[in-house]
Amino acid sequence: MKKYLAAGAATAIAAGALAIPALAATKTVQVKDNVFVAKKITVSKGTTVKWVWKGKAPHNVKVTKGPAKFGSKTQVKGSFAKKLTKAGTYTIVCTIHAPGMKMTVKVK
Ligand SMILES: [Cu+2]
Repeated sequence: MKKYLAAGAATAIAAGALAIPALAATKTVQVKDNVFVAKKITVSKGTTVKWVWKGKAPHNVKVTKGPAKFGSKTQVKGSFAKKLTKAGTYTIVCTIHAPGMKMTVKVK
């Protein structure tokens, strides 16, 4: 009986440890010259999408169509993160290099 309790506790701890990264999910997108990598991503509701600047030219991130509107400033390096809490498809561009520099984020 004692053995079973110990095994059960270990399982509960393991499940708890796994639940933490799932709640704090982050997906990274690279902002390059002049393309988003990846161009299409699908994430679960509540995921934070983090755009990380990797190129030499200035770029920005702006939602042109989608269930929520947001955008970053124009920058050369650094990052911009947004937690996406509304399901749907977001069309995102860099306003300087649109329409070529475009991506979609599907939140389900
Ligand atoms: Cu750009």
